[in-house]
Amino acid sequence: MVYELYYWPGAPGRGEPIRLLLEDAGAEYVDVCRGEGGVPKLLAALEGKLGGPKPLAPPVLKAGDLVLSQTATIMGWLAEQLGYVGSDEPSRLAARAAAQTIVDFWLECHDVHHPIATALYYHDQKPESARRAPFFRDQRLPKYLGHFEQLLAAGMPFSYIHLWLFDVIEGLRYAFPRTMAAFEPKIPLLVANHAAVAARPQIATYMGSPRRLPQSDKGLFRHYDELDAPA
Ligand SMILES: N[C@@H](CCC(=O)N[C@@H](CS)C(=O)NCC(=O)O)C(=O)O
Repeated sequence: MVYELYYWPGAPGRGEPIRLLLEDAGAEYVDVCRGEGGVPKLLAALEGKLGGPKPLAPPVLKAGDLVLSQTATIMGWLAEQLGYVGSDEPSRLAARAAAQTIVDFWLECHDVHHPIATALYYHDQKPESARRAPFFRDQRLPKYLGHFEQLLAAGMPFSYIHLWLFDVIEGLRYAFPRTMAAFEPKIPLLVANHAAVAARPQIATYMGSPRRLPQSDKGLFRHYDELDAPA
């Protein structure tokens, strides 16, 4: 099986946990939209040209005849295929709930820099972003990261969620370096999980390879210095 990933080529974004899972498993995949002619291929996928139900938004994964969208659905399915989630129902459902919680948090990370409309540029909504950012930093980020820390503290068995949480910490360290530097002592298990995932041989190779896209101001996690905690 050669998996095909369709995702915007400008940043790791919502495609990244899928790449991490495929890379860690040593699965064969094509990051279809990278390079020349990539965006038209993504738009064709969004028009339903791959077959199956028409996706609302990327990422999209094609696996043989199966066309999947929604990151949590893609990750849950891939994890079952590649052995990254327990086979018992409670483990699968607990992982699914965690996945959906990460997707909720993603949206809040996005809405810090796009509080009014996705269709507007950041610079068209800067006052609203500046108003939202302290609530994100002081209330929402601690709430979500505290919840994920709690899941690890409760002994959640290793799964695709651990790879995904690695990416959450990566993204937040890029977007909110000062906030994270101050908050990380409160989330030792998430920090340890980040280090443990980074040290996995396939992940270490991937992170140092050109397959890993750099973070950028086109992504879900963006660094606008004025939105981070005051220096
Ligand atoms: N819940 C979806 C969200 C997908 C999503 O928002 N994708 C972004 C790219 S990162 C997009 O292009 N959205 C277009 C839109 O919302 O109109 C998922 O997790 O896959």
